Amino acid sequence: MKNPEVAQLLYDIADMLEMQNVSFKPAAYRKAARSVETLSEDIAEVFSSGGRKKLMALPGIGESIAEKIEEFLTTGKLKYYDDLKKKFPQHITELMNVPGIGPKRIKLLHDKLGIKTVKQLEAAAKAHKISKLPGFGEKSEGEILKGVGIFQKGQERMLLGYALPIAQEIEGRLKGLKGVVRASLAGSLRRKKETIGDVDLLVSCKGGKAAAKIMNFFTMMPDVNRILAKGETKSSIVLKTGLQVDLRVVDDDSFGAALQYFTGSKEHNVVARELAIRKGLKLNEYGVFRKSSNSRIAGKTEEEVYKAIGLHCMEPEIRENSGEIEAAAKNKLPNLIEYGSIKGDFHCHTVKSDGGNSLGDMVAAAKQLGYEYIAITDHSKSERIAHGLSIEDMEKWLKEIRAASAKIKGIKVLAGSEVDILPNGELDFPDDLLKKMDVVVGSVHSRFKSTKEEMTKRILTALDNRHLDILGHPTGRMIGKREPYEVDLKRIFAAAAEKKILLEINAHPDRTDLKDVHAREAKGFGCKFVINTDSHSTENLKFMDLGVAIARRAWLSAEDVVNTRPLRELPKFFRRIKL
Ligand code: DGT
Ligand code: CA
Ligand code: CA
Ligand code: ZN
Repeated sequence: MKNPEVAQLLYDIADMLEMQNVSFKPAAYRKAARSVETLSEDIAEVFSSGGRKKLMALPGIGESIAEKIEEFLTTGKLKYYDDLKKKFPQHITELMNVPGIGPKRIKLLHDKLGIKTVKQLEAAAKAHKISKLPGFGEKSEGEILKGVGIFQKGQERMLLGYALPIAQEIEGRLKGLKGVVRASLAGSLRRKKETIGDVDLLVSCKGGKAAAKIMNFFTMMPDVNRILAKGETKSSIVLKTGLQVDLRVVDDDSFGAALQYFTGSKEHNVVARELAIRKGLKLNEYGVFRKSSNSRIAGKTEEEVYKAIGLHCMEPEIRENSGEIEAAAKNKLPNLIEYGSIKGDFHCHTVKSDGGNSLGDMVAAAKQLGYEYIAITDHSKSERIAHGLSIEDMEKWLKEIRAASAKIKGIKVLAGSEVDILPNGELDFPDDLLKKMDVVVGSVHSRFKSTKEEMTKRILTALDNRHLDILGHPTGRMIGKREPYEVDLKRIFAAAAEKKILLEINAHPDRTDLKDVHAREAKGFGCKFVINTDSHSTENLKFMDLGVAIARRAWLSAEDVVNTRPLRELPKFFRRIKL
C-alpha cells in the first residue's frame, strides 16, 4: 500500500512551497494529499488499472499532481520534490514533523538562528534563543519544546496499529517455512500495547539445522534494511520501515515457556518467577523446573507452565502485573471481550464531510464485515476544516441516509452526527435537529489548551444534554502529535455512568482514546462503552480489532461494550433508536 508514502510526499511538497511563500499551490497539494490518505484502494492499483486519467478522477487531483504521482509510482522518485528539497537544509522534512511549528516558522528559525535539525531546535529553545525572536515568545518556546518531546517519543516507539500488520505478515511467512513447528508474536505486540518498542517473534523447530535455515531466511528477507545480530537462537533486524524485529528460535519442547517469557511484561514475569520460587520451583524461558532435582515439569505450552506454578493461564493483553496474577491464582480472571464479537460501528464519516468514501461504500464495507448496523456520523457545522454540515444540509443528509437505509437489505443504517462540543459545553446543533438523529456522538475538537477546570465543566455540560448518546474520543489525544487535553476524568466517568452516556473507545491507531487504564478506571465507575473506528474510509473500518484490544487490556467483557449487542437490543441503550 503506497498511499501513506504518496500522501506524505504531497504534504511535504505543500510545506516546502509554503516556506517559499508560494500562494494557492500548498492548499492544492494538501487537498490532494488528504484525498490519497483517505483513499480505500491502493493508489498503485488505481494507477495500474487506468493510468493518469484514473488518478485525475480522484477528488482534488488535477493533471499536474497526477503526473507527479505517476512519476513517483513508476520510478520511485520525484524530480520536482528532489529539486524543491535541494533548496532547503537537509533535515528540513524532519523539522516539519515536529508538532506545533509550521513551515513559516521553520523557515524563520532557519534564517535567523540557522536551525536545521530537531536537536538544534531543542538546544535553541532550551537556551531561550527562540523567545527573543520577533513573533515568538516564552509561550511558543515552551510549546516548541513540548513538540520536540512528542516528536522524540513518537520516533522511539511505533503505533500498534501500524506495526501489527507488518509483524503478522512476517509471522505468516515464518509459519509457512519448512522446519518451523510453531510460530507466534511475543512481547508488547502480543500484549497489544498501544505503542511498541520492537517486534518480538518466536518460532520453534526440531533440530539445529532447521534453526540455521530459519535465521538465514529471516535475515535475507527483501524488506530488511540492516542486520543488527545474527545467531543460532536469536537474530535482530531493522526493516526498511525502521521497525526492529527480534526473532528467537527454540526447541519445540520449550515453546510454551519461551512464549510465556518473551511475551512479558517484564513486571509480570518478575512476579511469576517469585511465585515459582516460593513453590520450590524455577521458572525461566526453557521451562518450569524442580529446584531440588532440576527436572523439568512443564514447558511445552503456556497453559502447563502457568498451571505448574499454580495459575490459570491469562490472556496476553492483561499481563502487566496489574492484578492479573492475583486473579489467576483465585480463578477470578475476567471473561474478556472476544475479537470478532463486534456487531456494528457507531462513528464513521463519508464524503459528505471529511471522509473518503460514499455512504453506499461505507455501508457495503460494513456489511462485508458481517455487521448488523452502522451509524453514519458526519461532522457538525463548526468543524469547518472537516467540512461540517450546516443545519439545513444536515437535515437533508439525515433524510438521504434514511431513504438509502430503507432500500438497503441486511444491515441497519443509523442516521447520526459527530457533533462538536462547543467551548461553552453546548452541542453544535439545536435540540430539534438532534432529536431527529438515532445516534449523537459528542466530541471536543477545539480549544485543547483550556484549563482542567474549564475543560471538565465543558464536557460535564455536554453530558447534561439529554440528546447526547456517546462521548467521542474522551481525552482528545493523537499519539505522538497531540497530548491529551487536561480534564478531570473521574468526574466525567461519574457523570457518564449516572446519565447513562456511553464512553467511546476510539480504535483509530493514532488515538486509541479512551486508553486501556482509563477505560478500566471508567468501568469501575459503572460506565458502559462503545468501540468505534471513527472511519474516514472503508479501509479504516478494519481498525475495530485494535479497539477490542484496548478493551481487553482494560479488562472489559462483552457486557461492558454495547456494540457486541445485536441490533434488537440497541433501543435499551439509545434513547432514539427505533426498529
Ligand atoms: P517494548 O518492545 O519496549 O514495547 O516492550 P516488550 O515488552 O516487548 O519488551 P522487550 O522487547 O524488551 O522484551 C520482550 C519480552 O521479553 C518482555 O516483555 C519480557 C521479556 N524480557 C526481556 N527482558 C527481560 C528481563 O530482563 N527480565 C524478564 N523477566 N523478562 C524480560
Ligand atoms: Ca518488544
Ligand atoms: Ca525485543
Ligand atoms: Zn469522527
